[in-house]
Amino acid sequence: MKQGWRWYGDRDAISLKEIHQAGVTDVVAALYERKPGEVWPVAEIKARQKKVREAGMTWSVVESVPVHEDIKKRTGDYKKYIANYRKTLENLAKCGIRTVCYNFMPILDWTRSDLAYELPDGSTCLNYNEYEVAAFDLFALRRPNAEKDYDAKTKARAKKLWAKYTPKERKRVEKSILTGLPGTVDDLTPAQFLKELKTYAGIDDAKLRANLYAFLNEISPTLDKCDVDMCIHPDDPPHPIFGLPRVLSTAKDIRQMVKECPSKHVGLTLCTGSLGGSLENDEVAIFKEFAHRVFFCHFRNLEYAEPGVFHESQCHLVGKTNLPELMLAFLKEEKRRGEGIVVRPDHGRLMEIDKGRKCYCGYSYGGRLIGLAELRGLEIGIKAFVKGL
Ligand code: DNO
Repeated sequence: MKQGWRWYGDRDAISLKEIHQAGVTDVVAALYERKPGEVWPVAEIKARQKKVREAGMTWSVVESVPVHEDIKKRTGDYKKYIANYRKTLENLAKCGIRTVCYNFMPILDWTRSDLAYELPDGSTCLNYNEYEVAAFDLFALRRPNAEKDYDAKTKARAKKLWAKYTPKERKRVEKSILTGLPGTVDDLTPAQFLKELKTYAGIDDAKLRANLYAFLNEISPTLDKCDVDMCIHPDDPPHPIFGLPRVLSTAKDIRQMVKECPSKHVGLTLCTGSLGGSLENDEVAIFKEFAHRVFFCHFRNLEYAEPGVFHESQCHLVGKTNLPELMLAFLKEEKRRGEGIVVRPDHGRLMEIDKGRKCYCGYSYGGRLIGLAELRGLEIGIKAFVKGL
């Protein structure tokens, strides 16, 4: 397991020195200053690379090169943005960076309804409650036709919940959903969000899917020529929200993508936490089925209060995903390939050690440090007892 860590560049509260001291070898980063659709210049990539190198590590995975909304919708300037995307991939390859993570979620990247959910020990983590999301959609955003997207039980519960919530609690839900979580998007106001949603009218599941495959097949000659692995990040949560389609949520979706996009460089970021957001997904089975197409991993875990309501686990190894079993399959895949795969501990709790500094939500030092240590321990433990790994 190559030990990875997401670093947000100079604006990250956590320094490269701290990351290095955690035992990390592979930094996961991006040119965050560049907006979706822009070409990433070689000089800027090199400058970031140099910083990471000087700190004793390698920038080996990009997360993310964001996909412009025009590409997802195939409207406006999408042809130009695809050409720019190819150029960025070429520039990254020139610098020796050949693993690129991205997602194809419309408008919002990953979504949570509480960014500071308090655990009994006073540390906080991220929480998703589908009733809060429904309540926000129905009663705060008042998205046209939203009621069609929920069953009677969800609507009734959402109504009760919203009636009970104080203005502060309602604001917390709104802010959590519309804050541009670390990834690709900016903060939105409800009015802006509604406006953006309108631009997706007429883009249904089949269209969005076709647009994803078209995009991948259009960039595939570059992937093949430059030997770049594109690894799509699964939808988080892995089902449609706010009436927007989601096309990379299940094993079936991955199967279809792989079938429609023949390049061997079209693959997956195996994110256990995102896939684990559906009780129907089996993360270990998904890894095993697509192991040859997994180019990068995010490992973490979820604890469910009930179906549709979950928060991130105290321990990265315990919860919805059977991480020990997954790690075993992962180590076998590394063995088969004869090379390591980058894994980053995805998210961590915000604990006392980080209070007082501004960490990006989910991207604390202490919480991820524990996560990485647990993953490392698991790897060492498995290797000690399973022959041949
Ligand atoms: C959340 C992240 C996502 C991810 C993007 C990839 O913590 O896993 O923001 O980076 O979806 O494009």
